[in-house]
Order: sequence, then C-alpha cells, then structure tokens
Amino acid sequence: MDDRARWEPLVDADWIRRDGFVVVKDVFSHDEVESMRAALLAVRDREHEAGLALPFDADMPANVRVNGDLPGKGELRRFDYLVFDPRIISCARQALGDALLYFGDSTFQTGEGERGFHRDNADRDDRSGPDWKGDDYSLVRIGVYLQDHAMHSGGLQVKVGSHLASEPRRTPTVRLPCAKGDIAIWNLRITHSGNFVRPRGLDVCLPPSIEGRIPRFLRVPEERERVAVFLTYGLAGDRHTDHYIDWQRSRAECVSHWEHSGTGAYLEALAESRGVQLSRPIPSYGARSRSRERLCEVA
Ligand SMILES: O=C(O)CCC(=O)C(=O)O
Repeated sequence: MDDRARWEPLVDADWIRRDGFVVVKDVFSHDEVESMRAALLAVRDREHEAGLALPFDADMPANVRVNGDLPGKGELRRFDYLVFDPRIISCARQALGDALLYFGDSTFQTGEGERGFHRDNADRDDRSGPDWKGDDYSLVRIGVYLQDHAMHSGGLQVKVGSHLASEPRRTPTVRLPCAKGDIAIWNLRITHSGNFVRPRGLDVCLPPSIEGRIPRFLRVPEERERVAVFLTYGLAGDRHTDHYIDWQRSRAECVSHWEHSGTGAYLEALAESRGVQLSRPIPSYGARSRSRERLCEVA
C-alpha cells in the first residue's frame, strides 16, 4: 500500500452540512504541491501553445483555462490525475457518502481569474427548481489551490450557510484560509467568489465588484502565479446528481469539455480500484481527447 492511501484526512461532514464548506488542512506535502504545480504548468504550456486552451477573457488576460478533464492529461498520471488520489477520494467520500460518482467534471486554471458571487448548481437562477427541494444536496466541488491563500490574495470567499436557501440572505462572508497543501470542499449550492483581494492593512471581505477596483499597491499580492484545480463529485443514483448532469448535457461548453476528457481501460481500472463509479454522460465522451489512444495503450 502506498503512503498516500495510508493517511486519511479527517473531514467534518457536519460542518459542511451546516456552513456549506470546509477547509481540510495538510492533505498534500509541500513537495507534492511543487510537483503538481510543475506538471500542471507544463500541461498548460503545451495546450496553450497547441491552441487547445479555452478563449481568453479580455478582462483577465493572465487567466488560462484548459479544456477537458484532468484524467485526459497524460502528464498527471503519477498524481492519479488528482481526481483519483486516495486522500481526495477519502475526503469526498466523508463529505458525500460511499456511492461516489465522477462524471468528468474536473479542470484547472492558471493566473488571476474572474471574481463575482455565484452558485454552481443547476438551479442557481430558479428558486423553485428541484435543487432546492430539501436540505441535502449531493454535489461538492473540491478546490486544490497550489499556493498560499491564508496570508495572500487569490483564494475563495463564501457566504456562510447560503447553500441552505435559494434566496439571498444576510449571512457572513468569509475567506477560506487555504495554505499550501490544504484543500477546500464546498457544496455546489453555496454562493462564492474566487480570486479574493486582501486589502493591505484591513481585515475585511469586500464585494468582488470593489475588489477588482482596488489599486495593486493597496492589495496584499498573490504569493505567486495562481494554479487552481477544481474537482466535482456526486453520488450514483442520486436525483440531484442526475439533475446536474442533465443540465450540463444542455450546455455546449460542457459537451466540448467531455469530448476532450480522458477515457480508456487504465482510467476505468484506476477508478474501480479507488471505489469510484464513472459516468460518461454523452456518447461522444472522450472523442476529441488527445490522450485517449495513449491512455488505452498504457492500460
Ligand atoms: O476561482 C476560484 O477560486 C473559484 C472557482 C469558481 O468559482 C467555481 O469553481 O465555480
């Protein structure tokens, strides 16, 4: 058994149910963070040069977003594509339950990106939609920020408890104190905004519309170029997860993401060995992935 499987981070599932998020400390060593950063930056450079990265946002020129999931990037195999890392899987299982489902929703991005409060669930704009029936909601996103945001700018802020109600409520906003090696887990219904700005000398959370207007010299800078990984898990046979996948099927960018995602016997065996069920939501899943043949070959 390798060392990664021996160590199980403890996740406070009650905290997630109550507040909608949690930070799990020291999941990865600093050396691992450095290796992951190097590998992800290499993938970013390769895809960027090959014209495969997603189009730039004119407002955020430093931000590069890749297309397709992490298991479609061959360079990430030694990290179990993060999606299947035993510690991440253990955290997701503690947050959600045993019937963990991965349906191709993982990605990463580099550089300062968009900010703005939003929710990630399907019925984010439909207060009477099925997402809002009942308190239990079976989808979480895991953020692996590969630099410090406990002291620096660039991390995630959330509205505490906002996952429990579809209408906006007066709830405190907090910045997640993710240090190097920590991960954050949040309910897809929670209201959140990435790339927070810490104003120099003031310990307050500011609305994203103001954060973007703070002059650079008044901001605590980012530690270094931001590399952020996002992994989504649901539950097999669960109505919320099924609804979310159905909603994604109707979105062109999700279809393109799935077509560029990883497939193959190697991945299927890896998922099975980690007790994760796989869903391939469209018939053309993986059809445009450049890693597809290589992944099948190594299997
Ligand atoms: O950029 C971030 O830190 C958060 C990303 C985000 O808002 C999302 O995954 O929905």
